[in-house]
Amino acid sequence: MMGISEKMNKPALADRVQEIRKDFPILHQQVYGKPLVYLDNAATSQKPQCVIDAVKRFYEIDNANVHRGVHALSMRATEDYEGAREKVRGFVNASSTKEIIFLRGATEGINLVANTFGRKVVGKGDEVLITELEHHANIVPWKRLCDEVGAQLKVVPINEDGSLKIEEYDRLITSRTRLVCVAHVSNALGTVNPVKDIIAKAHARGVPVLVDGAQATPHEIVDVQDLDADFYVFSGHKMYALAGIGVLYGKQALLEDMPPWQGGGDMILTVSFDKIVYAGLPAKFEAGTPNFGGAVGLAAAIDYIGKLGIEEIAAYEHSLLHYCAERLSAIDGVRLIGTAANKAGAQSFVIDGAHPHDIGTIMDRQGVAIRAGHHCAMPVMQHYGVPATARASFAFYNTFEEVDAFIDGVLKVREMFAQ
Ligand code: 7TS
Repeated sequence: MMGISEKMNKPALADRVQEIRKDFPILHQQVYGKPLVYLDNAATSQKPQCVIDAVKRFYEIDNANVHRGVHALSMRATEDYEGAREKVRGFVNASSTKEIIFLRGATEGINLVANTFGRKVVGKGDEVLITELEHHANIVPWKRLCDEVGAQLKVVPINEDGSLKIEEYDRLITSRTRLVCVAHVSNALGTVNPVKDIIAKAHARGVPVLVDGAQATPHEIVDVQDLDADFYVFSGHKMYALAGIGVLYGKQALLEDMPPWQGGGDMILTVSFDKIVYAGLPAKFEAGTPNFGGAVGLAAAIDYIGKLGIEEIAAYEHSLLHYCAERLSAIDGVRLIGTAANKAGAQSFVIDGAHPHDIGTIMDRQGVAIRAGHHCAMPVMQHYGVPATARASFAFYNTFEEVDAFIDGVLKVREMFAQ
């Protein structure tokens, strides 16, 4: 019974999980008369009270538009917003706040790079290299760009366990490759990709790399300098902050060379009808009123994660994920999708004879929130020959008992569909 040993061999954070759960008001409710078991963290995470309070405080005390006013509130709001930028810089270990662009989220970050850097460096006959396990956010902008300029989208395939075929990557990166775009962690499979190696190999050929870190920042230490990533994007709402705030990290030299994307207020130095002089970094890429309240919440979330310790978070979540996979794989008729050695956050699965949407609905009636669908990763579904999967995804506030409740739900589905 490895599951039991896993449970007994709990990492340090396990002893504090009931205390930690008190920080998340939303977790303490019942749905359909059952205690809520929230296992849809890869879609969006829940928010600790300190994040909710930081945003509330901002709107109660400091709210004003940033970079504009000479009045006290505007100056305080600007300090809060730029303080959040410094907090994010430290979180990913960027060398300068000029490299931190606040946007809506990972999706907007990738679209920005595709529409600026992409348009600059990718031309007819060139190639953009992505992987088979990408979220649509890291496929669609590149496919559109390639179609528009007459370039080719190349795809690194995956093995049956959901890891990348690295030998294929070595083969597919050529003298025509202008950009490599890869997820740090797959949302559908949970695979943690060897992004540092991928980047080193691309750089050996002079090819820059964009890393989609949407599923990595809640679970992994991210050090953009250590990775040597050229671009790194992530979303606040998946890491305990609010929706509508996210980050594009870019190396300063690259960002400086890129044209702006959206035009408007705050991204210019001077405007006349004859000539526009753009602002420097990071303002050049932040046209219009930014989500300053969201940035304040993101800074609070980073502080919160820092207090728990990302290594402790990773170790605890890993034990939950391992326990979940082990119990799931012991159930007859359950097929695990995504069994790579290095995983974080999520476990997808299918059950013989049961559509994932039915699994999701039956689980919901047990109070267990999981996601069922294609997870915005249709090529992954195509690879495994399934229309959709059910997916349990974890955060540090989940417990082993919640995994047990989830497994009870799976057993119930099995019972219903076996008849
Ligand atoms: N990249 C990855 C790897 C993701 O998992 C997601 C969202 C995105 C990009 C897009 O992030 P956004 O914040 O800009 O929307 N993934 C999921 C998911 O797995 N379930 O719902 C959204």
